[in-house]
Amino acid sequence: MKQKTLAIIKPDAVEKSAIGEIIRRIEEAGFKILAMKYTRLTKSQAMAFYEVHKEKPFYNDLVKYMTSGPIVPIALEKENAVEDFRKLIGSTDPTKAEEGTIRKLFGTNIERNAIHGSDSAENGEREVLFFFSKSELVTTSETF
Ligand code: 3AN
Repeated sequence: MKQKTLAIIKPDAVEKSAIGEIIRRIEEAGFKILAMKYTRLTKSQAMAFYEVHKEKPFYNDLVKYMTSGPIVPIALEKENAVEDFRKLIGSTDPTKAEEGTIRKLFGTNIERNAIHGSDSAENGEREVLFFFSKSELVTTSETF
């Protein structure tokens, strides 16, 4: 079954001019890009996006970091997208991530870890709609 998942190229990867390299790897892995933008999060948007982590000790720093510079949210679609994308990006901590994964290649530490990927099919749907409207997500064969 086709699934949607949300990628976010985070401020550290944008800062090191790795957007193109990361998108190339995503495309090569067979993901279809449904929508994409270069943008910045406000504090309240970042707080809302990471609300599931609001009780965690790293929440405030995470919000601060995710609002520190531009990001590139990308709505992706593929068979088994959520799990396959998590494999492509690797473990949350880049120092523990598998060789060849995006976080291993471009991440610095558990906070500055280059990229986000949704952790379930349900969150994939929800997170894609956080950044993009339904009309932005229709594929080319459908009409607006
Ligand atoms: P993932 O992004 O791999 O699903 P989550 O959902 O556990 O990881 O955490 C969300 C984000 O919070 C991570 N991408 C990372 O940037 C940050 N984070 C997670 N754990 C820590 C931690 N122990 N210290 C600092 N930041 C963290």
